[in-house]
Amino acid sequence: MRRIFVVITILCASTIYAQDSTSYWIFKYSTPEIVTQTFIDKKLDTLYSFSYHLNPFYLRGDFNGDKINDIAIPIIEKKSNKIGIAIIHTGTKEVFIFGAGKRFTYLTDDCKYLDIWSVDTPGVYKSHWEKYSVKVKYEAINIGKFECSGGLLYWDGKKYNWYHLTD
Ligand SMILES: [Ca+2]
Repeated sequence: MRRIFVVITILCASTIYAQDSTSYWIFKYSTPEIVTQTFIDKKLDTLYSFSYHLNPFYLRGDFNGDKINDIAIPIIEKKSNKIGIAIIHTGTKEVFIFGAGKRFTYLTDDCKYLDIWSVDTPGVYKSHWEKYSVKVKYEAINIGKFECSGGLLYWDGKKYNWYHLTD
């Protein structure tokens, strides 16, 4: 009986390890090639690694309005383990880093608190947390902490801005 228990325990442990390992490789190979290559080309792979903790683990949308889909993906600054987001304009290969050691308005230098995100459509946004409305011209990233706060990260034609939506 004890031998059966030991065998089952080993099998379960192996399965858990295999799932974790398999998940890692599935995420790694599911990361768009242009993201991985851009990070390598710009030597950003020496500073950051990708994080796969958000669901979905990356977002695709035309964030800068050039009719080419861009990618947003969570990252970890290697030296500090701080979480952030990278947005890659795939048409120009520009990379924008928020968090991961760099504070950006609501987004602190460590965005480990963020747990929800999605792509929002262009339009006029007005929240009761802001005194003004904002016209978002392109697809934007809605990001925040569940049941806490969040907002829109959007491109205004020249740079990224933040618009607070919930608190
Ligand atoms: Ca684009």
